[in-house]
Amino acid sequence: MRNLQFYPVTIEVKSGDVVEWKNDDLVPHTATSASFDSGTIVSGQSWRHTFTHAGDFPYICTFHPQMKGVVIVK
Ligand SMILES: [Cu+2]
Repeated sequence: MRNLQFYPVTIEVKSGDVVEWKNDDLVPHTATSASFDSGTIVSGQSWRHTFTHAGDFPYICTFHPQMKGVVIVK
């Protein structure tokens, strides 16, 4: 996360891959979807999630719902 955006907005990974979100902003963020929720990630911290099922996983930041991203798991 940086400048109140997820970067990259869309990422494509394989089943079993680990995705890490790192907060490079000064404000806290989350990565929250129907199937995963980072909880609060403060500035400078990161959070990892392992994707074990194929599909498209759109997510937002609960503090800034205009922040949107998608993890595509093949
Ligand atoms: Cu946020």
